[in-house]
Amino acid sequence: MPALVLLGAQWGDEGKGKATDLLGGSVDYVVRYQGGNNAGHTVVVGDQKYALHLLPSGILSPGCTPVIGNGVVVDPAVLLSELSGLNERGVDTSKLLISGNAHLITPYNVTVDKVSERFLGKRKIGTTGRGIGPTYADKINRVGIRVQDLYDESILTQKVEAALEQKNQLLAKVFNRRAIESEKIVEEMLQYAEQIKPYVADTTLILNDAIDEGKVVLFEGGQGTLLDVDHGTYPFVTSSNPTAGGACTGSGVGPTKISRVIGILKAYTTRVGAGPFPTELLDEDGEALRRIGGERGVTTGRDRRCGWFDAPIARYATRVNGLTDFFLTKLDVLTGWEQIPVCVAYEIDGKRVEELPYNQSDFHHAKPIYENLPGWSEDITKAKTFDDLPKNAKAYVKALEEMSGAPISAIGVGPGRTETIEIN
Ligand code: 2SA
Ligand code: GDP
Ligand code: MG
Repeated sequence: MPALVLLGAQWGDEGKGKATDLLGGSVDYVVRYQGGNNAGHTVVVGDQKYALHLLPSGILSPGCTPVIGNGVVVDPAVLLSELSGLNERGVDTSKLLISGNAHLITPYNVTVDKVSERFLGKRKIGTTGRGIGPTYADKINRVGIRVQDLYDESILTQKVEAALEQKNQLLAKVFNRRAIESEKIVEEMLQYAEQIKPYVADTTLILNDAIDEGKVVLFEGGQGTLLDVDHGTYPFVTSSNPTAGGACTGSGVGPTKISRVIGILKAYTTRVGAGPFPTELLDEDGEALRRIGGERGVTTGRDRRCGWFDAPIARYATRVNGLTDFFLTKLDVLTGWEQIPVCVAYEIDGKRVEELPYNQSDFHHAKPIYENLPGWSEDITKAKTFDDLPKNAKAYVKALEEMSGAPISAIGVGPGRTETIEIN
């Protein structure tokens, strides 16, 4: 298997960090291909818990080379502090590779993110405030700053000046804010340059050579399918492509090299930030899912919105990502409910709709049509095989598999590495 992709099938926080870490021991490279330090990937190893934001989860597997691909946006200050945090805990980070083509999140991108969210008021997206959207906007507007620009002061200065020209006018005229001085930005960026230099590489060449030599590359998605700027619930999305195609554009590895695409699927649904969410529960069940599932943003600490499983979303993820299989996570969180409702279709304007509506307004007022599946009360966190699960838990998994359009190849029954059932 030359390359595989692991990505979120819903709105993120499905447990991608744990799944990546699980596979980290058997792959040679783990590559982040989009997003930045908006991500919050949790990995639990023994009694140690790690929250990774920018670094690939493979950094915790000693045999694995972690790579930040060209599609990622890198905040250099966050990068250095995340690296030193891991070093202090005894994690070797020396193998990290960063694409010279990755774009840098500058302090002004963070300012624009925060200011524009404030400006949007009630219509805000609910971003993580890490400068992600404005940095991708600069990239597309061709006024972005790339990692490689750190090593040519004159180019860096010209680019920062170009990027600030428009922004300063906008900040002054629209937001009534003081202009940002380009010299200060250049000075700050140059401070990071030498510390980052040892990691900067032609990652596209390295990854393609590695695949040609028979090495295995795992692409780790951030956020999730419905937060994709093209395939998600636009405008309530992140500004990159977490879906499978993003792995190619965000790394420079072609689609013919990818043989497996795994969707990480939570046994219920969560989302953080604004936007439509048909199965959202604003009652005590929602509160219980949040409490039992520990549903709190790993980056911002915000409470996550919680709801029942939504099968049209899972089917959509199968379709737009070409999923080969699913890892179903957090099944243990559902222990104790007598009945577990599962959304099998929507009612939109009096009509039954089986698939995710492509019209965004329809999705905003889609009402879930539920089927109640019988619950279980036995503790499942010690289950090691599918047959260790109680009858109703097995039936729940099988029902989800049938509705979701791809086989379930692993089941999470707890946050730890070993709390996983593999199905062959
Ligand atoms: P942004 O900051 O521009 O990417 O925000 C745009 C939308 O994308 C959502 N988003 C996320 N959703 C789930 N998890 C994410 N990572 C953190 C976590 C989130 C946190 O693991 O918990 O700590 O709040 C993530 N990152 C971005 C975001 O909520 C907006 O809806
Ligand atoms: P990611 O962004 O997709 O990596 O997910 P997050 O780390 O943001 O959120 C997932 C949370 O669920 C983390 O706290 C994980 O430790 C935890 N987790 C992952 N898989 C399981 C599971 O199967 N059961 C339980 N109870 N927790 C899990
Ligand atoms: Mg997360």
